[in-house]
Amino acid sequence: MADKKVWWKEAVVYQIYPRSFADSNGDGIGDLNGITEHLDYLKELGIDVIWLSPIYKSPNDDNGYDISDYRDIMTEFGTMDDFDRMLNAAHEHNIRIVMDLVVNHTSDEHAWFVESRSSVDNPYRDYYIWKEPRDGREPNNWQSCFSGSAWELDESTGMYYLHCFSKKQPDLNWDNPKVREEIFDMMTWWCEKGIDGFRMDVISMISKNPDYPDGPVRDGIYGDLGPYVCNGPHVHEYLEEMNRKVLSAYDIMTVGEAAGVTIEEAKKYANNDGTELGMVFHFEHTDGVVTAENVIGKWGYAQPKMTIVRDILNKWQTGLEGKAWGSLYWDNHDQPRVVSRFGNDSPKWRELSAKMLATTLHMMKGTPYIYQGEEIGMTNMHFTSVDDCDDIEEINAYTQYVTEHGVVSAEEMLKCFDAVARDNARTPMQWDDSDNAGFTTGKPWFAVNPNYSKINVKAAVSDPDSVYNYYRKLIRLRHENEIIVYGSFRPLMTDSETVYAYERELDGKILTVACNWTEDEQPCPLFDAKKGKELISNYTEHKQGVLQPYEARAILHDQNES
Ligand code: TEU
Ligand code: CA
Repeated sequence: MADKKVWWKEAVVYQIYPRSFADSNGDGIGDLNGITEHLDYLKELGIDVIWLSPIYKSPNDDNGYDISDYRDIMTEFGTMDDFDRMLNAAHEHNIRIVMDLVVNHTSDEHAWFVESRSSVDNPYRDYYIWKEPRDGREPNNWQSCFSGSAWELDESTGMYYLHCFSKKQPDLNWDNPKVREEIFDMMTWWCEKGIDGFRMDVISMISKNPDYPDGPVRDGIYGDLGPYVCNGPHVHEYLEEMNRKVLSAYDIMTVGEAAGVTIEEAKKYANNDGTELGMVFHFEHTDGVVTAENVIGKWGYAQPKMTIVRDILNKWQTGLEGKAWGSLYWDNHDQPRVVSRFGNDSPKWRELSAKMLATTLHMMKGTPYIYQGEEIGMTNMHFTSVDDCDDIEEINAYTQYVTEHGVVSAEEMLKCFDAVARDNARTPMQWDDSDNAGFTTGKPWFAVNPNYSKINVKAAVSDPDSVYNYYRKLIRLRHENEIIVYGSFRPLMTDSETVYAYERELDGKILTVACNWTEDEQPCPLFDAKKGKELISNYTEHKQGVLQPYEARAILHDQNES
């Protein structure tokens, strides 16, 4: 079945983590005016949509993913006027703005929770998930995604509330129709303002298994909540309701962040009939790949094999074909930098491998997402102590595994942080080689990666061979070639341990893509007898029968012309 054509399938999205993007007033914290000031840069890069990580009022226990007021702006980021100016300016640049929607939970400082915890008969009590103690303890053994129990005792009423993330992020009770109405009203309010879509935070977790059973114990301390909170019994019903009551009235883009999603589930969330969401993010090639040789939980540092990443992505490409639309990403604010994780960030190979990884992803089917700094090949950070870290996930994991239970050594944990910590993505954007990488004239809220003197926007923009100019070309190619957006996908060379290859097909055209994921020359017969036009490559000279270290090529062949 041919895909229905819509703008968000043809778009390239750029994710901004406002805190670390650009500081306009010298307080060391990125802000909305900083974004407005850099719209020309994004226009030049060629992206169509900005996904803005949360900018709402928040006490910042989890950097904005803990919202205390959905209709106000975080003080450090600016005012609602600043927001309106940014939105207008973006629209003048033909750039759409997609908001992060964090509605699985609120901040414990949200007015609803303040009311809810005040007494058992408060009208807001059922806005959240409250349970009686079991044998004088937590209602079950679930571990929060940020370590520790997922339950917090509230002394005043002697009951526990559920928090899948930090204890300052109580889970909303979506089974309460009043909660759904409040959220739908708030979403409508933003749509009426003229925003262009929502990225929905852990939206797969809004419907919990009503039995709240203990989870399987993996690391000897707590049980896994995943099976009982992801893709729960009413999640599709609630999203259909949201679609009916809000989304369907607007021409907006939606993407659900779907922890624990399978292909079968994704076909429902992002079904082609459009009854729920436009597309989802899955985690199989990111959080999923470290589990093989990990140290504990998500924490590990072995570089995942190309074959594992490839088999997962190919499975998703072919699995969704004709059924649901997919998303494409390497990086976001929860992931390490892709050039460090799957590529090679040594000075010799950084640019070649970053371009190779970009080619691998951007020639696939789905809507691509670029995370700030990825387009200049920003790399992971190096952490020498847990005191260097900001992220609550890291700090809590360190406390649980190193300090309290002693099951991982400090050295080992820091090695894991260097490899996969979320803080790797959260160092300030590297704009130029001046102090603090041009991010701020003040003291940056978080350390700048010392490699900014070499890796920065200013240098990248002026170098025609830079990673940045390569991304520009990939984006342009997608806009100019329908086959990259809508062509069907077929894996190639699936026996290769080193070359990731596939082809796309549309209306008699074939696009052949091959990427060498290693620093050695590797056999690749695909291009030897091939006619057609090279769309892009990170090498200017090619060799017969092989791909050179980290070489990537994409050749378009029009069978109607030969
Ligand atoms: O992330 C959801 C999520 O599942 C993350 O915990 C992710 O798996 C983890 O970061 C990687 O181990 C979303 C947001 O993207 C994240 O920033 C928030 O902290 C989280 O939800 C809670 O809102
Ligand atoms: Ca600021």
